[in-house]
Amino acid sequence: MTLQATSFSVQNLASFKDSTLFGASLSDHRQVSFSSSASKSQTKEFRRKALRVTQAVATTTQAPAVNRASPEGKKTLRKGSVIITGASSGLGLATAKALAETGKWHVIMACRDFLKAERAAKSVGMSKENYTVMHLDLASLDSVRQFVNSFKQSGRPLDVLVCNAAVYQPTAKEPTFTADGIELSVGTNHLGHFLLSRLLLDDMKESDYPSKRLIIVGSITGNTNTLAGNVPPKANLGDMRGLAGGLNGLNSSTMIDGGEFDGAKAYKDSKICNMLTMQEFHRRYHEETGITFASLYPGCIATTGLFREHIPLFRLLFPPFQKYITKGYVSEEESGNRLAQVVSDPSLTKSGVYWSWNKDSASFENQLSEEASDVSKARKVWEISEKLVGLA
Ligand code: NDP
Ligand code: PMR
Repeated sequence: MTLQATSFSVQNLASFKDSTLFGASLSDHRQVSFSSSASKSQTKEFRRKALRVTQAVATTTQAPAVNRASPEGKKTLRKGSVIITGASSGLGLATAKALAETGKWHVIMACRDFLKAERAAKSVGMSKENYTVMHLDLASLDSVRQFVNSFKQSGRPLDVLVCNAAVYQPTAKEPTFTADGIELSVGTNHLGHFLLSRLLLDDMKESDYPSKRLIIVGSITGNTNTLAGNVPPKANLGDMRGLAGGLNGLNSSTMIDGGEFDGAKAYKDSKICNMLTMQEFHRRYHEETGITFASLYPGCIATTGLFREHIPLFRLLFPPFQKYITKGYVSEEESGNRLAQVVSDPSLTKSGVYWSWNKDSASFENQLSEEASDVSKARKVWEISEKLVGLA
Protein backbone atom coordinates (compact mmCIF):
# COMPACT_ATOMS: atom_id res chain seq x y z
CA MET A 1 0.00 0.00 0.00
CA THR A 2 2.53 2.55 -1.09
CA LEU A 3 0.01 5.26 -1.89
CA GLN A 4 -1.93 4.47 1.18
CA ALA A 5 -3.33 7.63 2.66
CA THR A 6 -4.13 9.27 -0.64
CA SER A 7 -5.78 12.15 1.05
CA PHE A 8 -2.80 12.65 3.28
CA SER A 9 0.53 11.61 1.80
CA VAL A 10 -0.23 11.66 -1.90
CA GLN A 11 -1.82 15.04 -1.71
CA ASN A 12 1.12 16.38 0.21
CA LEU A 13 3.71 14.92 -2.12
CA ALA A 14 2.07 15.55 -5.43
CA SER A 15 3.19 18.53 -7.45
CA PHE A 16 0.03 20.50 -7.66
CA LYS A 17 -1.16 22.19 -10.77
CA ASP A 18 -1.97 25.85 -10.53
CA SER A 19 -5.66 25.97 -9.99
CA THR A 20 -7.26 28.63 -12.12
CA LEU A 21 -10.16 30.09 -10.27
CA PHE A 22 -13.51 29.30 -11.80
CA GLY A 23 -14.67 32.82 -12.56
CA ALA A 24 -11.32 33.93 -13.91
CA SER A 25 -10.95 30.88 -16.08
CA LEU A 26 -14.33 31.33 -17.67
CA SER A 27 -13.52 34.81 -18.78
CA ASP A 28 -10.43 33.39 -20.51
CA HIS A 29 -12.84 31.14 -22.29
CA ARG A 30 -14.93 33.95 -23.62
CA GLN A 31 -12.67 35.16 -26.39
CA VAL A 32 -11.90 32.42 -28.82
CA SER A 33 -10.44 32.95 -32.22
CA PHE A 34 -11.61 30.51 -34.83
CA SER A 35 -9.84 29.38 -37.97
CA SER A 36 -11.54 29.15 -41.37
CA SER A 37 -11.76 25.38 -41.05
CA ALA A 38 -13.74 25.91 -37.88
CA SER A 39 -16.11 28.18 -39.79
CA LYS A 40 -16.57 25.49 -42.43
CA SER A 41 -17.36 22.91 -39.84
CA GLN A 42 -19.75 25.39 -38.24
CA THR A 43 -21.59 25.77 -41.51
CA LYS A 44 -21.77 22.00 -41.88
CA GLU A 45 -22.94 21.76 -38.31
CA PHE A 46 -25.62 24.35 -38.97
CA ARG A 47 -26.96 22.50 -41.99
CA ARG A 48 -27.02 19.22 -40.12
CA LYS A 49 -28.78 20.79 -37.16
CA ALA A 50 -31.25 22.57 -39.41
CA LEU A 51 -32.22 19.24 -40.92
CA ARG A 52 -32.47 17.60 -37.55
CA VAL A 53 -34.49 20.43 -36.07
CA THR A 54 -37.07 20.31 -38.89
CA GLN A 55 -37.48 16.62 -38.27
CA ALA A 56 -37.75 17.08 -34.56
CA VAL A 57 -40.90 17.04 -32.51
CA ALA A 58 -39.69 19.68 -30.08
CA THR A 59 -37.54 22.41 -31.58
CA THR A 60 -35.27 25.08 -30.23
CA THR A 61 -33.00 27.42 -32.12
CA GLN A 62 -29.35 26.62 -32.06
CA ALA A 63 -26.57 29.15 -32.02
CA PRO A 64 -23.11 28.31 -33.28
CA ALA A 65 -20.36 28.17 -30.66
CA VAL A 66 -19.17 31.64 -31.60
CA ASN A 67 -21.57 34.56 -31.82
CA ARG A 68 -20.17 37.48 -33.72
CA ALA A 69 -22.55 40.15 -32.53
CA SER A 70 -21.00 41.38 -29.31
CA PRO A 71 -21.10 45.18 -28.94
CA GLU A 72 -17.29 45.53 -29.08
CA GLY A 73 -17.22 43.40 -32.22
CA LYS A 74 -15.36 40.65 -30.32
CA LYS A 75 -16.10 37.01 -30.90
CA THR A 76 -17.95 35.63 -27.91
CA LEU A 77 -18.63 32.08 -26.97
CA ARG A 78 -22.22 30.83 -26.97
CA LYS A 79 -23.60 29.28 -23.80
CA GLY A 80 -22.18 25.83 -23.21
CA SER A 81 -24.67 23.00 -23.03
CA VAL A 82 -24.04 20.44 -20.29
CA ILE A 83 -26.03 17.38 -19.23
CA ILE A 84 -25.67 16.45 -15.55
CA THR A 85 -27.24 13.20 -14.38
CA GLY A 86 -28.60 13.15 -10.84
CA ALA A 87 -28.67 16.94 -10.60
CA SER A 88 -31.58 16.90 -8.14
CA SER A 89 -29.35 16.73 -5.06
CA GLY A 90 -25.85 16.72 -3.60
CA LEU A 91 -22.89 17.06 -5.94
CA GLY A 92 -24.98 17.18 -9.11
CA LEU A 93 -27.18 20.00 -7.85
CA ALA A 94 -24.24 22.00 -6.48
CA THR A 95 -22.47 21.67 -9.85
CA ALA A 96 -25.59 22.67 -11.76
CA LYS A 97 -25.91 25.73 -9.54
CA ALA A 98 -22.25 26.70 -9.90
CA LEU A 99 -22.40 26.45 -13.70
CA ALA A 100 -25.81 28.11 -14.07
CA GLU A 101 -24.69 31.04 -11.91
CA THR A 102 -21.97 31.95 -14.38
CA GLY A 103 -24.62 32.60 -17.04
CA LYS A 104 -22.33 30.81 -19.49
CA TRP A 105 -23.90 27.38 -19.25
CA HIS A 106 -27.28 25.87 -19.94
CA VAL A 107 -27.64 22.88 -17.63
CA ILE A 108 -29.77 19.92 -18.62
CA MET A 109 -30.68 18.32 -15.32
CA ALA A 110 -31.19 14.64 -16.20
CA CYS A 111 -33.20 13.34 -13.27
CA ARG A 112 -35.53 10.49 -12.37
CA ASP A 113 -37.85 12.71 -10.30
CA PHE A 114 -38.94 15.68 -12.37
CA LEU A 115 -40.69 17.59 -9.58
CA LYS A 116 -37.85 17.07 -7.12
CA ALA A 117 -35.39 18.41 -9.68
CA GLU A 118 -37.53 21.49 -10.44
CA ARG A 119 -37.88 22.21 -6.73
CA ALA A 120 -34.17 21.67 -6.15
CA ALA A 121 -33.26 24.08 -8.94
CA LYS A 122 -35.60 26.70 -7.47
CA SER A 123 -34.35 26.13 -3.94
CA VAL A 124 -30.79 26.99 -4.92
CA GLY A 125 -31.91 30.03 -6.92
CA MET A 126 -31.20 28.80 -10.45
CA SER A 127 -32.97 30.98 -12.96
CA LYS A 128 -35.22 29.41 -15.56
CA GLU A 129 -33.23 30.40 -18.62
CA ASN A 130 -30.16 28.58 -17.33
CA TYR A 131 -31.57 25.07 -16.96
CA THR A 132 -33.95 22.45 -18.33
CA VAL A 133 -35.10 19.38 -16.43
CA MET A 134 -35.36 16.20 -18.50
CA HIS A 135 -36.51 12.81 -17.28
CA LEU A 136 -33.88 10.09 -17.01
CA ASP A 137 -34.05 6.92 -14.96
CA LEU A 138 -30.65 5.27 -15.20
CA ALA A 139 -32.10 2.10 -13.70
CA SER A 140 -33.92 1.45 -16.97
CA LEU A 141 -32.13 1.04 -20.29
CA ASP A 142 -35.37 1.98 -22.07
CA SER A 143 -35.48 5.23 -20.13
CA VAL A 144 -31.85 5.94 -21.09
CA ARG A 145 -32.72 5.42 -24.77
CA GLN A 146 -35.83 7.60 -24.46
CA PHE A 147 -33.83 10.34 -22.80
CA VAL A 148 -31.25 10.26 -25.59
CA ASN A 149 -34.00 10.43 -28.23
CA SER A 150 -35.70 13.37 -26.54
CA PHE A 151 -32.40 15.15 -26.16
CA LYS A 152 -31.53 14.64 -29.83
CA GLN A 153 -34.97 15.89 -30.81
CA SER A 154 -34.54 19.03 -28.75
CA GLY A 155 -31.88 20.19 -31.24
CA ARG A 156 -29.61 21.34 -28.44
CA PRO A 157 -25.90 20.82 -28.90
CA LEU A 158 -24.06 18.66 -26.37
CA ASP A 159 -20.76 20.07 -25.20
CA VAL A 160 -20.23 18.33 -21.87
CA LEU A 161 -21.78 15.23 -20.32
CA VAL A 162 -21.42 14.62 -16.59
CA CYS A 163 -22.21 11.10 -15.35
CA ASN A 164 -22.85 11.89 -11.70
CA ALA A 165 -25.93 10.04 -10.43
CA ALA A 166 -25.45 7.10 -8.10
CA VAL A 167 -27.14 4.88 -5.57
CA TYR A 168 -25.49 3.38 -2.49
CA GLN A 169 -27.18 0.56 -0.55
CA PRO A 170 -24.89 -0.22 2.39
CA THR A 171 -27.59 -1.79 4.56
CA ALA A 172 -29.44 -3.85 1.95
CA LYS A 173 -29.63 -7.52 2.93
CA GLU A 174 -30.90 -8.61 -0.47
CA PRO A 175 -30.15 -7.22 -3.90
CA THR A 176 -32.64 -5.10 -5.79
CA PHE A 177 -32.73 -4.85 -9.55
CA THR A 178 -33.08 -2.41 -12.40
CA ALA A 179 -35.98 -2.63 -14.84
CA ASP A 180 -33.73 -4.91 -16.89
CA GLY A 181 -33.06 -7.28 -14.00
CA ILE A 182 -29.52 -6.11 -13.27
CA GLU A 183 -28.24 -5.55 -9.71
CA LEU A 184 -29.23 -1.94 -8.94
CA SER A 185 -25.93 -0.29 -7.94
CA VAL A 186 -23.86 -1.49 -10.89
CA GLY A 187 -26.92 -1.29 -13.17
CA THR A 188 -27.50 2.38 -12.32
CA ASN A 189 -24.08 3.78 -11.53
CA HIS A 190 -22.18 2.00 -14.29
CA LEU A 191 -24.37 0.38 -16.95
CA GLY A 192 -26.98 3.16 -17.21
CA HIS A 193 -24.19 5.69 -17.62
CA PHE A 194 -22.27 3.44 -20.01
CA LEU A 195 -25.24 3.28 -22.38
CA LEU A 196 -25.97 6.99 -21.98
CA SER A 197 -22.45 8.09 -22.81
CA ARG A 198 -22.09 5.67 -25.72
CA LEU A 199 -25.34 6.92 -27.25
CA LEU A 200 -24.43 10.59 -26.76
CA LEU A 201 -20.86 10.37 -27.99
CA ASP A 202 -21.80 11.31 -31.56
CA ASP A 203 -23.59 14.43 -30.32
CA MET A 204 -20.45 15.48 -28.50
CA LYS A 205 -18.36 14.77 -31.59
CA GLU A 206 -20.63 17.07 -33.59
CA SER A 207 -20.50 19.92 -31.09
CA ASP A 208 -18.54 22.97 -32.24
CA TYR A 209 -17.72 24.01 -28.67
CA PRO A 210 -13.99 24.57 -28.13
CA SER A 211 -13.65 22.12 -25.24
CA LYS A 212 -15.86 19.04 -25.19
CA ARG A 213 -15.76 16.83 -22.14
CA LEU A 214 -17.17 13.57 -20.84
CA ILE A 215 -16.85 13.33 -17.08
CA ILE A 216 -17.61 10.23 -15.03
CA VAL A 217 -17.60 10.78 -11.25
CA GLY A 218 -15.37 8.27 -9.47
CA SER A 219 -14.39 7.89 -5.83
CA ILE A 220 -11.60 7.27 -3.38
CA THR A 221 -13.53 4.31 -1.96
CA GLY A 222 -13.11 2.36 -5.21
CA ASN A 223 -9.34 2.87 -5.02
CA THR A 224 -7.53 0.37 -2.82
CA ASN A 225 -4.32 2.43 -2.92
CA THR A 226 -5.92 4.66 -0.28
CA LEU A 227 -6.82 4.28 3.38
CA ALA A 228 -10.50 4.91 2.58
CA GLY A 229 -10.37 2.27 -0.15
CA ASN A 230 -9.15 -0.28 2.37
CA VAL A 231 -12.18 -0.01 4.63
CA PRO A 232 -14.02 -3.32 4.19
CA PRO A 233 -15.69 -4.43 2.06
CA LYS A 234 -13.02 -3.58 -0.50
CA ALA A 235 -13.74 -3.06 -4.19
CA ASN A 236 -12.67 -5.98 -6.34
CA LEU A 237 -13.92 -7.02 -9.77
CA GLY A 238 -12.22 -10.44 -9.71
CA ASP A 239 -12.53 -12.24 -13.04
CA MET A 240 -15.89 -10.52 -13.67
CA ARG A 241 -17.82 -13.76 -13.94
CA GLY A 242 -20.88 -12.15 -12.28
CA LEU A 243 -20.84 -9.19 -14.66
CA ALA A 244 -20.48 -11.54 -17.64
CA GLY A 245 -23.52 -13.42 -16.35
CA GLY A 246 -25.62 -10.24 -16.22
CA LEU A 247 -25.75 -9.71 -12.42
CA ASN A 248 -29.28 -11.09 -12.39
CA GLY A 249 -29.16 -13.42 -9.39
CA LEU A 250 -30.75 -16.22 -11.43
CA ASN A 251 -28.07 -17.90 -13.47
CA SER A 252 -25.35 -15.57 -12.21
CA SER A 253 -24.23 -13.84 -9.05
CA THR A 254 -25.42 -10.29 -8.38
CA MET A 255 -21.82 -9.25 -7.74
CA ILE A 256 -19.28 -8.51 -10.46
CA ASP A 257 -16.71 -10.89 -8.95
CA GLY A 258 -19.29 -13.68 -8.58
CA GLY A 259 -19.48 -13.42 -4.76
CA GLU A 260 -22.32 -13.04 -2.26
CA PHE A 261 -24.38 -9.84 -2.49
CA ASP A 262 -22.92 -6.93 -0.53
CA GLY A 263 -24.47 -3.52 -1.19
CA ALA A 264 -21.46 -1.48 -0.06
CA LYS A 265 -19.09 -3.55 -2.20
CA ALA A 266 -21.43 -3.35 -5.20
CA TYR A 267 -21.24 0.47 -4.99
CA LYS A 268 -17.44 0.48 -4.75
CA ASP A 269 -17.20 -2.01 -7.64
CA SER A 270 -19.47 0.28 -9.69
CA LYS A 271 -17.07 3.17 -9.01
CA ILE A 272 -14.12 1.10 -10.32
CA CYS A 273 -16.19 0.46 -13.45
CA ASN A 274 -16.79 4.23 -13.75
CA MET A 275 -13.07 4.99 -13.55
CA LEU A 276 -12.10 2.14 -15.91
CA THR A 277 -14.76 3.25 -18.40
CA MET A 278 -13.41 6.80 -18.45
CA GLN A 279 -9.92 5.48 -19.30
CA GLU A 280 -11.24 3.11 -21.96
CA PHE A 281 -13.15 6.01 -23.54
CA HIS A 282 -9.92 7.98 -23.50
CA ARG A 283 -7.96 5.19 -25.22
CA ARG A 284 -10.63 4.57 -27.85
CA TYR A 285 -11.84 8.07 -28.63
CA HIS A 286 -9.66 10.90 -27.38
CA GLU A 287 -7.31 11.12 -30.33
CA GLU A 288 -10.06 10.74 -32.92
CA THR A 289 -12.57 13.15 -31.35
CA GLY A 290 -10.54 15.57 -29.24
CA ILE A 291 -13.04 15.02 -26.42
CA THR A 292 -11.54 15.24 -22.94
CA PHE A 293 -12.43 12.21 -20.82
CA ALA A 294 -12.03 12.69 -17.08
CA SER A 295 -12.95 11.29 -13.70
CA LEU A 296 -12.59 12.74 -10.22
CA TYR A 297 -12.87 12.29 -6.51
CA PRO A 298 -14.62 15.47 -5.36
CA GLY A 299 -13.82 14.99 -1.64
CA CYS A 300 -15.97 13.45 1.04
CA ILE A 301 -19.33 15.20 0.79
CA ALA A 302 -20.59 13.60 3.96
CA THR A 303 -23.97 15.36 4.05
CA THR A 304 -25.49 14.25 0.74
CA GLY A 305 -28.40 11.96 -0.01
CA LEU A 306 -25.93 9.21 -0.95
CA PHE A 307 -26.06 8.02 2.64
CA ARG A 308 -29.86 8.09 2.91
CA GLU A 309 -30.05 4.31 3.31
CA HIS A 310 -27.34 4.16 5.97
CA ILE A 311 -28.26 3.72 9.66
CA PRO A 312 -29.13 6.97 11.49
CA LEU A 313 -26.06 6.74 13.75
CA PHE A 314 -23.79 6.65 10.70
CA ARG A 315 -25.51 9.69 9.22
CA LEU A 316 -25.06 11.53 12.50
CA LEU A 317 -21.38 10.67 13.03
CA PHE A 318 -20.08 10.53 9.48
CA PRO A 319 -19.86 14.33 8.85
CA PRO A 320 -17.93 15.14 12.08
CA PHE A 321 -15.75 12.04 11.59
CA GLN A 322 -14.77 13.26 8.11
CA LYS A 323 -14.47 16.89 9.23
CA TYR A 324 -12.35 16.45 12.33
CA ILE A 325 -10.69 13.02 12.08
CA THR A 326 -9.91 12.25 8.44
CA LYS A 327 -10.14 15.90 7.33
CA GLY A 328 -11.49 14.58 4.05
CA TYR A 329 -14.78 16.49 4.43
CA VAL A 330 -15.89 18.91 1.78
CA SER A 331 -19.10 20.96 1.63
CA GLU A 332 -21.63 20.38 -1.15
CA GLU A 333 -20.90 23.87 -2.45
CA GLU A 334 -17.15 23.28 -2.60
CA SER A 335 -17.59 19.88 -4.26
CA GLY A 336 -19.85 21.55 -6.84
CA ASN A 337 -17.17 24.13 -7.58
CA ARG A 338 -14.66 21.32 -8.07
CA LEU A 339 -16.80 19.40 -10.52
CA ALA A 340 -17.68 22.67 -12.27
CA GLN A 341 -13.93 23.19 -12.78
CA VAL A 342 -13.65 19.80 -14.44
CA VAL A 343 -16.54 20.86 -16.71
CA SER A 344 -15.23 24.25 -17.73
CA ASP A 345 -11.82 25.23 -16.45
CA PRO A 346 -9.39 25.72 -19.38
CA SER A 347 -6.55 24.32 -17.29
CA LEU A 348 -8.29 20.95 -16.83
CA THR A 349 -8.43 19.81 -20.43
CA LYS A 350 -6.03 16.88 -20.14
CA SER A 351 -7.77 13.65 -21.06
CA GLY A 352 -7.62 10.34 -19.18
CA VAL A 353 -7.10 12.04 -15.82
CA TYR A 354 -8.58 11.24 -12.40
CA TRP A 355 -8.68 14.64 -10.64
CA SER A 356 -8.46 15.25 -6.92
CA TRP A 357 -7.95 18.37 -4.78
CA ASN A 358 -5.53 19.10 -1.98
CA LYS A 359 -6.33 20.79 1.31
CA ASP A 360 -6.05 24.22 -0.28
CA SER A 361 -8.56 23.09 -2.88
CA ALA A 362 -5.99 23.01 -5.67
CA SER A 363 -6.58 20.33 -8.29
CA PHE A 364 -4.00 17.65 -9.10
CA GLU A 365 -3.81 14.50 -11.20
CA ASN A 366 -4.26 11.65 -8.76
CA GLN A 367 -3.13 8.05 -9.17
CA LEU A 368 -5.67 5.29 -9.47
CA SER A 369 -5.24 1.91 -7.78
CA GLU A 370 -3.76 -0.98 -9.72
CA GLU A 371 -7.17 -2.45 -10.43
CA ALA A 372 -8.79 0.89 -11.31
CA SER A 373 -6.07 1.49 -13.91
CA ASP A 374 -5.80 -2.05 -15.29
CA VAL A 375 -5.93 -1.78 -19.09
CA SER A 376 -7.13 -5.32 -19.73
CA LYS A 377 -9.83 -5.03 -17.07
CA ALA A 378 -10.99 -1.78 -18.62
CA ARG A 379 -11.33 -3.49 -22.00
CA LYS A 380 -13.17 -6.41 -20.44
CA VAL A 381 -15.60 -4.15 -18.54
CA TRP A 382 -16.25 -2.28 -21.81
CA GLU A 383 -16.85 -5.43 -23.86
CA ILE A 384 -19.12 -7.12 -21.32
CA SER A 385 -21.01 -3.88 -20.71
CA GLU A 386 -21.63 -3.44 -24.44
CA LYS A 387 -23.35 -6.81 -24.49
CA LEU A 388 -25.40 -6.14 -21.35
CA VAL A 389 -26.80 -2.84 -22.64
CA GLY A 390 -27.50 -4.19 -26.11
CA LEU A 391 -24.76 -2.41 -28.06
CA ALA A 392 -22.95 -5.59 -29.13
P1 NDP B 1 -26.90 12.17 -3.87
O1 NDP B 1 -27.69 11.00 -3.39
O2 NDP B 1 -27.13 13.48 -3.23
O3 NDP B 1 -27.11 12.35 -5.43
C1 NDP B 1 -27.27 11.26 -6.25
C2 NDP B 1 -28.16 11.64 -7.40
O4 NDP B 1 -28.34 10.51 -8.23
C3 NDP B 1 -29.55 12.09 -6.96
O5 NDP B 1 -29.92 13.19 -7.73
C4 NDP B 1 -30.42 10.90 -7.32
O6 NDP B 1 -31.75 11.22 -7.65
C5 NDP B 1 -29.69 10.43 -8.57
N1 NDP B 1 -30.09 9.07 -8.94
C6 NDP B 1 -30.07 7.95 -8.20
N2 NDP B 1 -30.59 6.93 -8.91
C7 NDP B 1 -30.93 7.40 -10.11
C8 NDP B 1 -31.51 6.84 -11.26
N3 NDP B 1 -31.90 5.56 -11.31
N4 NDP B 1 -31.72 7.63 -12.33
C9 NDP B 1 -31.37 8.93 -12.31
N5 NDP B 1 -30.83 9.53 -11.24
C10 NDP B 1 -30.61 8.76 -10.15
O7 NDP B 1 -25.36 11.73 -3.75
P2 NDP B 1 -24.01 12.52 -4.07
O8 NDP B 1 -24.29 13.86 -4.56
O9 NDP B 1 -23.11 12.32 -2.92
O10 NDP B 1 -23.43 11.61 -5.25
C11 NDP B 1 -23.13 12.14 -6.52
C12 NDP B 1 -21.90 11.43 -7.08
O11 NDP B 1 -20.77 11.70 -6.25
C13 NDP B 1 -22.02 9.92 -7.14
O12 NDP B 1 -21.47 9.47 -8.35
C14 NDP B 1 -21.14 9.44 -5.99
O13 NDP B 1 -20.62 8.16 -6.24
C15 NDP B 1 -20.07 10.49 -6.01
N6 NDP B 1 -19.29 10.63 -4.80
C16 NDP B 1 -19.88 11.06 -3.65
C17 NDP B 1 -19.12 11.20 -2.51
C18 NDP B 1 -19.70 11.64 -1.22
O14 NDP B 1 -18.94 11.71 -0.25
N7 NDP B 1 -20.99 11.94 -1.14
C19 NDP B 1 -17.67 10.95 -2.53
C20 NDP B 1 -17.18 10.50 -3.81
C21 NDP B 1 -17.96 10.38 -4.90
P3 NDP B 1 -32.89 11.51 -6.53
O15 NDP B 1 -32.66 12.91 -6.09
O16 NDP B 1 -34.14 11.33 -7.31
O17 NDP B 1 -32.68 10.52 -5.46
MG1 PMR C 1 -14.43 6.46 4.91
C1 PMR C 1 -8.48 9.32 4.80
C2 PMR C 1 -9.46 8.75 5.34
C3 PMR C 1 -10.81 8.56 4.79
C4 PMR C 1 -11.46 9.22 3.78
C5 PMR C 1 -10.97 10.35 2.93
C6 PMR C 1 -12.73 8.61 3.64
C7 PMR C 1 -13.69 8.96 2.68
N1 PMR C 1 -12.85 7.63 4.60
C8 PMR C 1 -11.67 7.57 5.32
C9 PMR C 1 -11.36 6.72 6.35
C10 PMR C 1 -12.24 5.83 6.95
N2 PMR C 1 -13.52 5.61 6.57
C11 PMR C 1 -11.94 5.00 8.09
C12 PMR C 1 -10.60 4.96 8.82
C13 PMR C 1 -13.07 4.29 8.37
C14 PMR C 1 -13.26 3.26 9.46
C15 PMR C 1 -13.74 3.87 10.70
C16 PMR C 1 -14.06 4.68 7.42
C17 PMR C 1 -15.35 4.17 7.38
C18 PMR C 1 -16.27 4.49 6.38
C19 PMR C 1 -17.59 3.95 6.21
C20 PMR C 1 -18.30 2.97 7.06
N3 PMR C 1 -16.02 5.40 5.35
C21 PMR C 1 -17.10 5.39 4.56
C22 PMR C 1 -18.05 4.53 5.05
C23 PMR C 1 -19.16 4.58 4.17
O1 PMR C 1 -20.23 3.96 4.23
C24 PMR C 1 -18.83 5.51 3.03
C25 PMR C 1 -18.70 4.69 1.79
O2 PMR C 1 -17.86 3.85 1.65
O3 PMR C 1 -19.56 4.97 0.83
C26 PMR C 1 -19.39 4.20 -0.34
C27 PMR C 1 -17.47 6.04 3.41
C28 PMR C 1 -16.65 6.99 2.82
N4 PMR C 1 -15.41 7.33 3.31
C29 PMR C 1 -14.88 8.32 2.53
C30 PMR C 1 -15.82 8.63 1.50
C31 PMR C 1 -15.61 9.67 0.46
C32 PMR C 1 -16.88 7.80 1.69
C33 PMR C 1 -18.14 7.79 0.86
C34 PMR C 1 -18.34 8.21 -0.43
C35 PMR C 1 -18.05 7.47 -1.69
O4 PMR C 1 -17.07 6.79 -1.93
O5 PMR C 1 -18.84 7.69 -2.53
